[in-house]
Amino acid sequence: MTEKIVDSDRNCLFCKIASGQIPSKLVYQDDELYAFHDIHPWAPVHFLLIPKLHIPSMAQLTDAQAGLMGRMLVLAPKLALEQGCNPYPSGGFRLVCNTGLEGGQEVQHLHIHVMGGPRPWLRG
Ligand code: DGP
Repeated sequence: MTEKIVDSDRNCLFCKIASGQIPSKLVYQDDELYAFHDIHPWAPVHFLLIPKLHIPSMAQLTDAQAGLMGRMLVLAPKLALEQGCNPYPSGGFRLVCNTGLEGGQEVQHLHIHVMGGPRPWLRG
């Protein structure tokens, strides 16, 4: 597992998805960010938002990535609404960012789960 922030890791599943080497159901992409549907959805709407930059997890973030993370947090609600989550306050969605082994992170490339849609699906 790569612990550093590098442009891309050739062994990383999500780097391969973001570069198109492995197919995915695209939600959004631009120069810095990529969003795609989760292969094992927990909710009627469930997609993953990732930076194209290979950042292993939230734990490796530095101040240099503050703008990038800000972009992700501003983009997530826009995409959630476009993907069919109902608007706040009667609707809504959940953002989850599993970090590290004990945080339940299985893929070592920073990703935000965006989940929503009609209940029941909410855990915890
Ligand atoms: P996490 O446990 O937070 O690391 O979540 C990883 C998520 O990635 C998990 O919900 C399933 C999803 N996932 C794993 N492999 C693939 C894949 O090849 N394609 C897609 N679309 N999603 C994947």
